[in-house]
Amino acid sequence: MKIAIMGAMREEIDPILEVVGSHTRTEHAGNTFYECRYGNHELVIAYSKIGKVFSAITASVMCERFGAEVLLFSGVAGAISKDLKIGDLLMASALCQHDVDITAFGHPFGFIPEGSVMVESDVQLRSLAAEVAVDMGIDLFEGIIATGDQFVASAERKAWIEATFHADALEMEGGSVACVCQNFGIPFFILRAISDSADGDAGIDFDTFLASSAQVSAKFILEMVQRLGR
Ligand code: 4EH
Repeated sequence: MKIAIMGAMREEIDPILEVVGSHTRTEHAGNTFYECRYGNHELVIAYSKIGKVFSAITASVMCERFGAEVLLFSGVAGAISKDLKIGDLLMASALCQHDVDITAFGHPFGFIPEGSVMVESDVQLRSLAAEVAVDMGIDLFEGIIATGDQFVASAERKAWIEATFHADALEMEGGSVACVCQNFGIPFFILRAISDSADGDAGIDFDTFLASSAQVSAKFILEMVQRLGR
């Protein structure tokens, strides 16, 4: 199977590249795509750069040019739910775009005509992840991820996103990647390890925990890859 693995930041895919070993590099559309065999699968790995636009470009290229049959996203996120602590893993059940606002036309926050507020991730990939978590002895949370082109470091903004979308975590790429995959008909899975709590300390916590949380997410994704299609 051809599996795409993407992150937004270099730090989110470095732990994956370290494990998969030798790979080829292809430059295209402003990204570097790394390809290799891993177990029974062909992998294409890339980091997009930050935000919804760059992540949409990368996901589209992975689907269209690299023939990805499934897309797995690995990275970090800010926690909304009080149950989520730094280093905890959350898989998205569904994703939304918290910064979409055409409410002036009577639409709800996050809604774009001919689209939907929430995009659901693949149910089979989620159940595979649940099995992996049990076998690894890891507590895997499942919930809604809200995406927007903002690094959220404010209790007020965080509370608004929680109240409006019932989101458990927030980041800057999952919602756009979900939208791309849904439109290409590619099953996708978005995994995030918590790096901060999206409040006043978010910037400091993020810098402190980016590498360690990215590693937690990457390790889990690679375990999923090994079990895919078995
Ligand atoms: O890719 C962006 C990174 C932050 S911006 C989204 N990622 C990390 C997830 C994330 C996040 N997103 C919004 C973790 N915590 C978040 C939060 N709000 N509180 C960035 C980071 N470092 C340098 C430059 N930009």
